[in-house]
Amino acid sequence: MARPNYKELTIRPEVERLLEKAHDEGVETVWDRKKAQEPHCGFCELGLSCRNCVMGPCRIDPFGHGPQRGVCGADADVIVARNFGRMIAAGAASHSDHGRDLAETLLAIGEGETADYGVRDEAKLKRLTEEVGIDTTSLTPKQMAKALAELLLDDFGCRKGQVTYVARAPSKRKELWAKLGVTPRGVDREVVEMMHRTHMGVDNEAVSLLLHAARVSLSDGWGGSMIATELSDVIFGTPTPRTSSANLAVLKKDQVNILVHGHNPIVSEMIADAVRDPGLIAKAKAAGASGLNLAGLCCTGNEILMRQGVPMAGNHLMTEMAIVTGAVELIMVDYQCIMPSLVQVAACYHTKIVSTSPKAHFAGATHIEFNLQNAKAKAREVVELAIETFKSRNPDRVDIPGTPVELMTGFSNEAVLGALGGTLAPLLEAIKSGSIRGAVGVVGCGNPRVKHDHGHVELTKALIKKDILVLDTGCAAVAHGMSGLKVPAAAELAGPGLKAVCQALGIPPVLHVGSCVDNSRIMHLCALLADALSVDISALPVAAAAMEWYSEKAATIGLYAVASGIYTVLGVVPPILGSKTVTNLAVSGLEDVFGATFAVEPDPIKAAELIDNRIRSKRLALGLTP
Ligand code: SF4
Ligand code: MSK
Repeated sequence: MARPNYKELTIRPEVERLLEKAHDEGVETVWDRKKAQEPHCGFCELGLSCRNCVMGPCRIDPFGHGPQRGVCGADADVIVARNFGRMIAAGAASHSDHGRDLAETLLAIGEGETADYGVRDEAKLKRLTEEVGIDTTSLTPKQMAKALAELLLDDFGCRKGQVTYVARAPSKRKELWAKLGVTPRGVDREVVEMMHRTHMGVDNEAVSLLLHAARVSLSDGWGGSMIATELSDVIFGTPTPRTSSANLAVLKKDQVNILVHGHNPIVSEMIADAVRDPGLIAKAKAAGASGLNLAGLCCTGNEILMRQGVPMAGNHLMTEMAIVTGAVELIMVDYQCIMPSLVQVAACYHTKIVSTSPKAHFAGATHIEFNLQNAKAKAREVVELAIETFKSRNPDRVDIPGTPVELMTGFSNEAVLGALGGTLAPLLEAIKSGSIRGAVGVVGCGNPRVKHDHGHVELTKALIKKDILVLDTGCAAVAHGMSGLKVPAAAELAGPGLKAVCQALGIPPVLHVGSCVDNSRIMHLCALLADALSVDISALPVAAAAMEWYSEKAATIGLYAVASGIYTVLGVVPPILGSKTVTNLAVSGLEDVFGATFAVEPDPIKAAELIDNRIRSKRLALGLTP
């Protein structure tokens, strides 16, 4: 069979080459399966199908020729809003359950119930404990860990009235949330309430459903995700700037290659320790390899890249490609964004897929369950399995295309402040003078509906050229890294103002702030900037963009950004077009509610223009040059 034109699928020659290899070796990929699904169901794409009860399933005819109500009487507005609400709830639940795992880890540290985890950043632990009003004078680090973990675990319930870090939002934003009745009370409460409201016969009004969706998303952005970020820093260390590399070529032909994939550093940090063990390195050598090589994929890769400088092999759409190189002994996964297909692709090679979370099993994978008491021992077991697997690698099937691309990472808010001399003043000055006209979070996934990495990279190049600083997370950050945008030399691609700032500070124009939960760092930074200027977040010259998003989590991030006052451009249309009410609210009505809206624009150059116009208007409103 003739090979498809892979150039249309990805901007990366290495991925093209591996797609050819997969084709020749009869391996099915995400792009093949996407094609097999076409045409996608039009009702579902518009959000017009409902499976919420078994009087249905029902669907609404978008052309008005067929049914306009489901069996229960729900119309297009209700069905679309309910579906969107459940999407937001699933995204918030995913990030926040991840955050809960970190809080439980910190509690176990505080209660002396784990010897495998500890506190790497005691100063941040103290700062966070004091921030929530606990007197630390007579507390040991363990006591602080217990007190902070217990307080933050209460954010998941509903006993406190609002999640802790809502306190970080500027006062105008908090007043607005209170007035609208969307101040998030507790993560679990908001998610459960959304599931309740969207049951047949509960909330049957689109605006009411969408307002609650905003509340759910805020419980993630200022709750679950923020907890995940802050506690990961406490337990594993707050990221500081460092260099590393990205691309599939970080895999090594002569070494045992282990990849970590998923989101939670609780697992990936353990393996990062284990691969440094001299005994295990000796075992790898005895098996015929020259050493142990660890690299990351997706967000758990971002976590250990930010903190440990572990190289990044690729993003979401490259996870199958990593296996197709024939050089990966083992992929250890935790949860989220792990395509179940990895097991089938791995079965075509010698690669082992090892699942580790009691919450995430994969049929056909090897399950080695990690917990807070056995993590170090299990990490060693995983490395030993990888070494054993190396013996069955077929060198004739190994092809690692491309070369590693250098990048700079580790730009936590603490690191940014540190680089600025401990105060936001230089950044504010740069914004006021127009050297940096604004800042944009370019975030989110890869989606086979979009040419791989094209949206992220072209948008970001266009933005930095306009003197707009880019902060990135998730798979977008990996894309930028692989395209060479995350090194100080990339300042050459920026406009003159941004270029001068980057050169003075020795930083890239595209700053890596972490994984998907670390979008909360951007929220916090926006709150600090707004406070410094005595304005609301919606007055800042900032925006967000997710050009290639696919996941429910990304939808939730987009909504909490908008509900926090940040204009957000989506490159992929969410499934809401079946309702005029919901669509109009999303792309214009929310401006009057939250001071920000969504825009949908698949073309990255046009998206950059939309963002540029927004930043221009916000600058003018602040009395600054456009
Ligand atoms: Fe149909 Fe209403 Fe049931 Fe949805 S909730 S499946 S629209 S009857
Ligand atoms: S991993 S949520 S594909 S960014 Fe966070 Fe990447 Fe999107 Fe998953």
